[in-house]
Amino acid sequence: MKKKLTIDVCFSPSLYPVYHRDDCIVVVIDILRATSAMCTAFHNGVEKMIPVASLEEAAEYKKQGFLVGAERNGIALEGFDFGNSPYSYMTDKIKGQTIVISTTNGTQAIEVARNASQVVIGAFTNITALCAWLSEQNKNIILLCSGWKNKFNLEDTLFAGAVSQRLLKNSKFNYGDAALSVSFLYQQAETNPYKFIRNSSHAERLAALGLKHDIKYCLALDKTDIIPVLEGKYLVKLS
Ligand code: 3SL
Repeated sequence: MKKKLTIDVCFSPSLYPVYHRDDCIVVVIDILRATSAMCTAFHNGVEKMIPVASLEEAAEYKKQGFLVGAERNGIALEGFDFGNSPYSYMTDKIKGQTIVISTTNGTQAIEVARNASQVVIGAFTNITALCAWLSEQNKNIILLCSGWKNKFNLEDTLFAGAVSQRLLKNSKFNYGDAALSVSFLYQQAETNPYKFIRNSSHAERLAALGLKHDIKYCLALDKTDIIPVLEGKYLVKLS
């Protein structure tokens, strides 16, 4: 009998070393808001992005003349061009550009997974394209939730559930406990994901910053069919 492929869910970047396997595709998830913003940036014509973990690196790129997005604790930092709101990447200014981005959690998760055989970016905004592509790859998958400063969060877990629910319909994937659990969670949320997460810590935190519209945008399905993929230091469009 053919061995089934696994879908694993890693709930925190700090746990990634436990999950890492040489042959896996890693899907980095930061629904609120880094990976949603990245998908939006590519959809609006960005050519490449350079995700960096530290603000020092971001500042160095800024000095070199790059457009740079920098956010910490939900706030777009002064002296940079963007934060991590998807809305800030809906501008002609970014067409054909290489943009550097550093965020509280999303770019940290990319950093820990950098040596995986393939790293792609997932968000509700590209979920159908992402799941169709994952189904064709014949590779084990790790859904890496960025969480919040290495702690669990609900919105990334929910997205891991949405992806697991779709992929588990394909009999070539195995029902591991984590994928099964998160797909049960998503079942509870799918009719109204906003209602499901609106009392979660990060939805409340962003709402208090006046960013309810960002939350709603980040939960919307299929705004793009672009899947950003890491190639060396660059995120580019998967072709
Ligand atoms: O983009 C990120 O890294 C986020 O986790 C930060 S925030 O939720 O937008 O504050």
